[in-house]
Amino acid sequence: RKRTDISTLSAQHHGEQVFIRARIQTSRLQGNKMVFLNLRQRTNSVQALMQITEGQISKQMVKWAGSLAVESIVLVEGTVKKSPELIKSATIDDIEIHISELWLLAGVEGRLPFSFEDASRSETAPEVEGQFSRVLLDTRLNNRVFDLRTGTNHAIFKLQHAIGDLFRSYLNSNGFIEIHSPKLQGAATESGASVFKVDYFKGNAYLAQSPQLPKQMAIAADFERVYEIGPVFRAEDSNTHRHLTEFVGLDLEMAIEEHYHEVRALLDGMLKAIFRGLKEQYANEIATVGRQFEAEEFKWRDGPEGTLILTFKEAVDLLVEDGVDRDILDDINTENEKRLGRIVKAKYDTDYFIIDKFPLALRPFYTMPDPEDPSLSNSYDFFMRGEEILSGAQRIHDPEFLSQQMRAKGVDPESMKGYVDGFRIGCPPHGGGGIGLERVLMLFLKLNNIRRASLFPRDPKRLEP
Ligand code: ATP
Ligand code: AMO
Repeated sequence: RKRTDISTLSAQHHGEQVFIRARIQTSRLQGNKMVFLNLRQRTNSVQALMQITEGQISKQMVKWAGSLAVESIVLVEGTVKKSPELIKSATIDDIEIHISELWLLAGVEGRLPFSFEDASRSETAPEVEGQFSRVLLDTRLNNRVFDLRTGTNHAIFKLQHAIGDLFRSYLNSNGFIEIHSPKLQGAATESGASVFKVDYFKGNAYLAQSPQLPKQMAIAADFERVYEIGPVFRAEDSNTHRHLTEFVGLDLEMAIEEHYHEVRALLDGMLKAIFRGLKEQYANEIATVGRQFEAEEFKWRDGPEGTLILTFKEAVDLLVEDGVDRDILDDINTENEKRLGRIVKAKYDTDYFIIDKFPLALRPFYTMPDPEDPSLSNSYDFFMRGEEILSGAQRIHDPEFLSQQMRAKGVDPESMKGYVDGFRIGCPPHGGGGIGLERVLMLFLKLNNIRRASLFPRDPKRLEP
């Protein structure tokens, strides 16, 4: 028999027989004669009732139905009825299901850690003593499977899917191919610090802290334009709202014709296509999340004036103008990044901007210096609501210069021989960038904690569930 999708039901189906598989969201027994069950399929729910009926439904059956735990999965056969005044709480408002048969498909053992209703409440609504309590993030994460059932979480992960999908389709239509680089590495990469070491037969291996080296090698292999969506591991003891020890990297690398601005412009076009795609195709999901996490709508400049691009120096000047001591602005720390985000929002009315031309000293060894001022570099970070979501640069493609820069940063070129040798057989000028998927999702929706944007987040204190 075909199962009914309750979201398709309306008063027009009055009198029709339906066969529904759903969870019991709430249950209310009335005098052992009648039981009201709110039935939920994913994010939709409908009111159903079962009452004593001669020769069909006994008192025992009603009692049993009323004793089923909420969140149990049941199979229900029944008839659709219009319900003009009966219940106001029904979500598919104008109908209810009169149950003729009910089977338990999967029960719930023990007590639920919190109620579905509490898990779905607005994060900004004032808490009323004795009425409900807000479910703490840690409690949610300890019980993540149940927590993930809420409509908000379904919407968040649909949007996560959408970001990956929009990233992929934008790049596919711009001549990129998707690659899959190894996550097991023979040597610590990039900075040497912050990698996880794992046993590897009689020796050790390291979990990749980014696809940086293989994506560059794909360019040395003449792939021209590549991207990857894959896990990135960081062994940093950063217990913050925006650091995970494993996150999803959206990475790309491309050959440059004349100028690194080609890469910066492509990254910018791609991000704006993602923002536009989310806004235009996923308005319902954004609104659903907005009911739990109220946020000012995410704003970016999509018109002819283009994205706001500040040089590092201009960014520092804005902060100094705002009262920050110039002496501490050799680097812009997280706090000042956020402050800059607020300054930019007030002055330019955008939540999205780029900082270009970072001091070379702040960037990894593979970063190309600015030919006009070697204390600066052809590198950029992209920001959403004052927090970094993307980092990238033009890369050095000359093996001797690369080795020299490595030594200057304390990295032994011998330890990354395969990478350096990749440039000895000729590599075109190239550049790219890496984005943290969970950060984009968190900041677009203003979820305030990156763990909410990860299905089963991993941080220094959490490896389960
Ligand atoms: P991001 O800059 O967003 O962290 P990244 O990979 O460039 O990305 P780092 O440059 O290593 O990371 O860290 C930058 C910021 O993260 C620091 O300025 C600091 O504010 C914050 N941070 C890192 N580790 C910790 C920590 N253990 N506790 C608090 N904040 C931290
Ligand atoms: P970077 O280390 O800045 O650059 O990382 C790129 C982007 O990844 C995200 N990110 C994180 N997300 C969650 N948890 C973390 N601990 C974390 N660390 C970083 C951020 C950041 O902007 N190889 C370069 C990229 C390149 O040059 O192509 C790199 O990995 O959104």
